[in-house]
Amino acid sequence: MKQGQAQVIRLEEYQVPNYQADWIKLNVDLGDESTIVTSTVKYQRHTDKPEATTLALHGESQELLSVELDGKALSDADYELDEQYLSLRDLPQTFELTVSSRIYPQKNTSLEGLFQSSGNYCTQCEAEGFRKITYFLDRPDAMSIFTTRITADKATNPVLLSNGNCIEKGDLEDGRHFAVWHDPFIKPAYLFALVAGNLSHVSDEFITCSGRKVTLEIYTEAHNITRCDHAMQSLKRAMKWDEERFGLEYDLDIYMVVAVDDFNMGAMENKGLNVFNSKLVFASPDTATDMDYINIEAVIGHEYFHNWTGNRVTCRDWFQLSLKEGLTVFRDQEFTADLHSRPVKRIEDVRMLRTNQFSEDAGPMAHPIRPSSFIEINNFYTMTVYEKGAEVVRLYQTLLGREGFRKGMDLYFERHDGQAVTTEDFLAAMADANGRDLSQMQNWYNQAGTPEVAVTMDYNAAAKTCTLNFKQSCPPTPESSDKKPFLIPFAVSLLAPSGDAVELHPDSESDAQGTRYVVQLSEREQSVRFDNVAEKPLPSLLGDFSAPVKYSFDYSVDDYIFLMQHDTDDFNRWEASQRLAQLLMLQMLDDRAAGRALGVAPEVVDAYQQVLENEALDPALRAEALSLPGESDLVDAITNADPEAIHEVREYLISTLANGLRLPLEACYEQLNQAEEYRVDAVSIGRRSLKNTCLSYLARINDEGVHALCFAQFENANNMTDRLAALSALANIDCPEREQALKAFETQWRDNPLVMDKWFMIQAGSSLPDTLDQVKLLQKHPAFDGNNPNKIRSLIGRFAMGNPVNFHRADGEGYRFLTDFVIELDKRNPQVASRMARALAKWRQFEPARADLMKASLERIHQQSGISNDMFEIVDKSLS
Ligand code: B3K
Ligand code: ZN
Repeated sequence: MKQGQAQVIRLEEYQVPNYQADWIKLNVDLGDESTIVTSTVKYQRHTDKPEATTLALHGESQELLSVELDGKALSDADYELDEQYLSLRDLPQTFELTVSSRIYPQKNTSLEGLFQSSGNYCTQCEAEGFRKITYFLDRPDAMSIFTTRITADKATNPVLLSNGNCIEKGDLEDGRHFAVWHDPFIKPAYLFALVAGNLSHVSDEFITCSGRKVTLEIYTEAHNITRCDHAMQSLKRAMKWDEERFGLEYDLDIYMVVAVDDFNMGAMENKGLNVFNSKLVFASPDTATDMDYINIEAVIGHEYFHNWTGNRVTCRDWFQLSLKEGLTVFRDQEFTADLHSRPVKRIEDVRMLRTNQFSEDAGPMAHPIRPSSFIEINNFYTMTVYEKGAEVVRLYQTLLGREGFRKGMDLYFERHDGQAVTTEDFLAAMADANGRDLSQMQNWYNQAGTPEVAVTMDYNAAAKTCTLNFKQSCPPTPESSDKKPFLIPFAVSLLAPSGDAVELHPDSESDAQGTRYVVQLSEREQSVRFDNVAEKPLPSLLGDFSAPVKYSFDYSVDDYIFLMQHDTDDFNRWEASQRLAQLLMLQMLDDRAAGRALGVAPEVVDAYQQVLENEALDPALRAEALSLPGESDLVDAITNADPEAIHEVREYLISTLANGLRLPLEACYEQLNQAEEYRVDAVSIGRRSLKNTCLSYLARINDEGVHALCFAQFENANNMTDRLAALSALANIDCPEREQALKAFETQWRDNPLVMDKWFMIQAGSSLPDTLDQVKLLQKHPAFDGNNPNKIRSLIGRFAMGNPVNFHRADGEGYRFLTDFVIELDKRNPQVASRMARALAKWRQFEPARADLMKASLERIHQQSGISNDMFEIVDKSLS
């Protein structure tokens, strides 16, 4: 049905709308089977369109009941109606339009627009869901004042919420009641929200920096009400942090968060009324891991920070999505870094960026952080727009310093509060506030692909100079093959043979620069000479990951070991451990292909032992260094990838380290495995992280002692982090304890959907050979729900995207399974289905037999009649 009409939307075709909507009064009458929505909107001709007399309003999946213009009923002949628009003509300068329509939230499985979760009503309007609620200008540059009247049965829907402040409520006949909400801030329709149902809430308050009291409320189904405290405390921390770090104060008198079980994404920043996936709200030590606690705080922060970066200043069009998302991710990253361990946060973010975004940037869906065309905008809520977007925002801070960055932010809000703007406006605010020409930054917005910097070093012993030469390039991507050079702040240090960092005297500066210097690369080729370098140094490159690029330098195994021990940059010490492991695994892949025996040199084992035993190093950082690059990172690093070979060499390296370091691993484990009260602070989290890293190594030894050790931790843990770490370790081992632990976990948690997600995920991620059969069986488990996105992601998503060795089975069964699944799911929930289908997109990276099978799967989806636009775009781009 849809692919015939799949329409490409282009940035260059942007036009302001003919009319603007000054205000909208919505009347939502929630009924048992259907809902009647009536909207009255005051339209006014746009000042840029003096000749305009027509207006096309977005609207989908609604039954139109009536249209009135300035109080006069219109007949069918007065307007045009198709599957996407209600179009009017011969319109005056200003007018009021009232449109009434019927919708069916109870049947809405797409979870976009108005839908139900556990019998409660809620909405998801970003990006284009409002058009499933009423006929309106559903585009981010159409900003209006919203007043919303909700009517519903009082017994089943005692709670009625929308954006802003509740200005009226009361009882009606027949057991119904109503509430009227008014939001005094203009906003685009994507920030509209409505919630109605039987919900409990907790409340608290926050006093802002100017002394205003803000009421804070979190709504959930009654049985989860005791698990909201961490989210509430996180919200207060976020409000305080934004005042302190960016001078940004909350603006309404109330801030509400609603947790729902069925949600396509993590959360949504609707003005004053956030809707959250319940997995990002509920936490208690027995049900949530350390990672859950940190994520909840980060996402609560992220949605709160959107109030300024997204809501007060919003996007002109959806091509500008990274304007709000990249910036808000950057802000939430800084929030977490300020509250916990900055280097650990940086490592985790970079790990995620490299594993997921670099590969997106190298594949068929590669797009710039500001794309120039799309078919379905929901497909562009990507790692590129979010995570690379955040790195690009970070570049400004690296180039301008924290103070300069803050000046740019202040100017951005001063200029654009209440407006819908573009990434150029953001760039201009940064440049103007600092009196800098940053025009080359534009290339980061227009060009896809991960830039590569080839670095070489010349040391002149006689002159005591050390010259670093940089050559940047960027591989071709779908939008262009001829790339302009990027502005790349590239941090360098030089380490003397003693291990000390050298004081840097770059030729471009008159003064010494300390031991870290950020070279500003702007040309294709560039060099910097450092004077007074007494002995040949080893460079430490791209410290703190100063730009989202790849770099090459001819480091040897010994160089990496040296950097692991001496680098003064926490990030780069970790980086050396990762690059070393990657180098070894790539060599092993060659050895394996050539029929040579695999081996690991003793000095490598020693190097990782030193990390493990380095008491001076934060345990969290030791754990990060010991966590080697994943199988998918290796897929991305080579061509003709064979997932079985990759799995084998990675397991070989880990088990060689485990066997070689068994005693120190056990000692470290014992030392950290103390019975103590569960606390969620950086120190406690770091200790658990190192302990569980040790456990996962020991589990590779695979003898009865180790099985018993894992099982003991599983049984005795007083928190979910430790229990789950033990269960994950057992999940990869075919031993009786595995079944025992899985059974016990299931028995304990069968009624808690969020915890059961973990149980599904662990089994779907197992490297044991019968995993696909297990996944198929688990689909029939009573706790599985094929319409719930969390369940789908835990079981099917984890299998397809987090279990390379099993998903890429040589017989193609993994691909067949996913393909069948997404074809069915696409009929109910295109957004989630097309996400899952992305697991097939990288087919070109695999060896020919698998590549053919993956391609055939994509073709099978492509040939289905009636696939969604979401699915069509992913599959079509993957094949072309
Ligand atoms: N802005 C939402 C994401 C909406 C996704 C729509 N497909 C959450 C966030 O990024 O904060
Ligand atoms: Zn966001």
